[in-house]
Amino acid sequence: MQMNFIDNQSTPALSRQTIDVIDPSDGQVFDQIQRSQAADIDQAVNAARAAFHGPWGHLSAVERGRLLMALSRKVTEHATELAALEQRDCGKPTKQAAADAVALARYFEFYAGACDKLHGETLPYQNGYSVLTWREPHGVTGHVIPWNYPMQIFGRSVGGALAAGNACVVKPAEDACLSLIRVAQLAADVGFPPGAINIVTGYGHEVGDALARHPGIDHISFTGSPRVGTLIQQVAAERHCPVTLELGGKSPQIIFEDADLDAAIPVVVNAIVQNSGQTCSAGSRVLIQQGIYEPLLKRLGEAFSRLQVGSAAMNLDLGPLIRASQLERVTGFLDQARADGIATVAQGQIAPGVPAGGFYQAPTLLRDVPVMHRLAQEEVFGPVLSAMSFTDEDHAVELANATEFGLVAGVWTRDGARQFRMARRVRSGQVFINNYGAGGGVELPFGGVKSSGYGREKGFEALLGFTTLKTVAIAHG
Ligand code: TXE
Repeated sequence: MQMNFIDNQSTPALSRQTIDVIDPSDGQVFDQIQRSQAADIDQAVNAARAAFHGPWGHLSAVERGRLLMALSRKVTEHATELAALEQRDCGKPTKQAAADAVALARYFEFYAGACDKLHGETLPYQNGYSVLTWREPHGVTGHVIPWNYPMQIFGRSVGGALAAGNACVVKPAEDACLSLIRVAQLAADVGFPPGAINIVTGYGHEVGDALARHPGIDHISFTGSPRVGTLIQQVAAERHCPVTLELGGKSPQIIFEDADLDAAIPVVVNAIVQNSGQTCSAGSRVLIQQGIYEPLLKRLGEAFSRLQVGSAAMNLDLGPLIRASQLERVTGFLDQARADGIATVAQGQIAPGVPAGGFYQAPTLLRDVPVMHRLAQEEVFGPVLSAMSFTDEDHAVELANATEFGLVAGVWTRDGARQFRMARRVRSGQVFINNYGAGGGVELPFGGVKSSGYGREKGFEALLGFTTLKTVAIAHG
């Protein structure tokens, strides 16, 4: 049974209640986590506050950086163990879980190096004054983490918060806690003081809500659904607590007739099947210029037909979806597509021998999806790619921007001037030209516009969000 990790101690929920942990590959229960409540959050916030005003808060930036670097090395040493935990918990193919552990170590490495680079400015002002700014931590930061990339999202969110000097209270998703509890234990092993990193597990509407409401939380970082993002924002607004929200997307891959299709096709396919499409930045719409629409759809369809879905341990192209309700959500979208006469170009295969009871969905390529259809507007969060055609650049921009989201966009063209025009005109937090994701670089600020949220995680920019700026004016005559 898994415990909360509060004040560097494995701690049961005060209610002594638990939640079953289910393996998405076979639907079987294999562990339990704590079903925490507001009282457990209270305990964690008190521990974090004491750390912030005590041993953690007293460390210099250099010392914080050394601890984060030690944690990065420790994660690397334990990468196989961490990947195995997350693989079983989330149904990730071995290669994906392994990549996520590597990314976690890299986040800590990046933020280790960033700690002592964070500084304020001196400002020109009236004679007789010296004015300067300090970047100070918020204090105790709350982190509500989803289940699709627990280690990666912990790394980008908690890594940045710690680097800036905050103490953290983390609420992982109820479906995906195991790797994060272990990371917090490893942090204690390398010398993070008690209370610097606290993990409290449980349901979102219980313990997540309690975290968002807690007056001792000075900043909330949330990645998840727009619905819950709205709730957290409302709750936080009541006490004017700043929030960073990352709420997913409906990201377009825009492919012009002059694109290098050999380069684009594997990337476009991977961008929607990676992690079984359960990726906030999934490229879930492909916009294709009309002259290459049919031949490119044919080639994409061939690539989809070759894709294999299997259990996490089978390590195929896709694993299962996280849970039964997520599978129902995805099949619901596909049923609606069928009812509305949207044609399927191709589907991948569920491999023979997958365990019974797992949450498997074949990747699916749909064509001629109307721009205002649910399939082109809402986040499916499964391996479903919606194709549509465009005539020219203006039309491509119109379609790309015609959703409430704006997280990521991919543009494929050899025309250099068009690359810049498109990068300017597409409304999203990131634009990738002739690639998608740039290898997931931790250095690259990440976040959305419109309903995809606001604030930035990843990169140096994230550090600014985890601080508050103090202006100091000294009158010296
Ligand atoms: O998300 P939730 P769900 C999208 C994706 C997916 C849909 C639903 O489209 O199909 O959301 O997924 C916690 N107060 N994304 O239902 O509920 C919850 O415990 C505080 C996109 O799983 O938003 C978990 O830790 N917290 C996405 C986290 O919020 C609450 C990643 C996310 O869960 C809460 C995940 C509450 N009232 C889903 N209710 C992305 N942007 O990457 C729940 N939570």
